[in-house]
Amino acid sequence: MYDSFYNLGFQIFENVITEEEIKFYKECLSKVYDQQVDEFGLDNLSLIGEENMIRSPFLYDQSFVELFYNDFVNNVVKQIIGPFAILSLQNGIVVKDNQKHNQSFFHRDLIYQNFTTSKPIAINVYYCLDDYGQHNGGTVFMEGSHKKESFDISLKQTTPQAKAGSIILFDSMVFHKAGNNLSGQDRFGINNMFTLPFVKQQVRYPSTIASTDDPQLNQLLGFKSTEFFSVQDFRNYRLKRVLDE
Ligand SMILES: O=C(O)CCC(=O)C(=O)O
Repeated sequence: MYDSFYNLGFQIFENVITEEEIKFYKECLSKVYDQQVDEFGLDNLSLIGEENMIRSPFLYDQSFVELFYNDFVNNVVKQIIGPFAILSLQNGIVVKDNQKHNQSFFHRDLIYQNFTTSKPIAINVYYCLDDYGQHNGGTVFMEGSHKKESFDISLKQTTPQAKAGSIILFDSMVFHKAGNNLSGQDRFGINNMFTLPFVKQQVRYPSTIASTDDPQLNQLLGFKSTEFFSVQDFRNYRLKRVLDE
């Protein structure tokens, strides 16, 4: 089922969200971006290479939770990463027509890490809100690069065709970048990354938001995998587990 994901490092799943949802999420993304620009200032965002990047939109608009917590995604994450996976990040990416994006260089999403693992420790569930291809700077992947310790320029570079509403599932260790958009229109995507719980989150969600009344969602947000505050805290946790059995 995940052959291409395991072999090449990426795989397309079509028709995951509908045209209406695409329109809805594009509008929401633009609103959250405006809010983030107001918060931080466009000049400052530009100074740190954060223009046209919407960080953790679900913290601003709860409708984005649905994109990383639904039956399809929960299944993929459980099957590949396992039941203890956490959300590492959610980012909206707008690649403007004829402009470079700060993601337009080959990178791994476990950034600057040069090693391989026998099983994936991090995956990305990337929603295409437009048709993706070479014409509009669709994501470029280096095939099989998740199996190489470090960057290998000899690997084949591919821009998969993905219809709007598709998900690109990829191994976070595969080298990838946003391509060049020469289509005359802006291109929108939303990247959700999941990891085993020993990998740090981009934003420490348990310190940012209150826990919910859904234990599975809390676990995904990292509420069950933060460090202990003290030896006492560690031991109390284990004691409670034994007493509750
Ligand atoms: O939007 C893209 O094509 C690439 C995004 C990306 O590289 C990332 O989110 O890590």
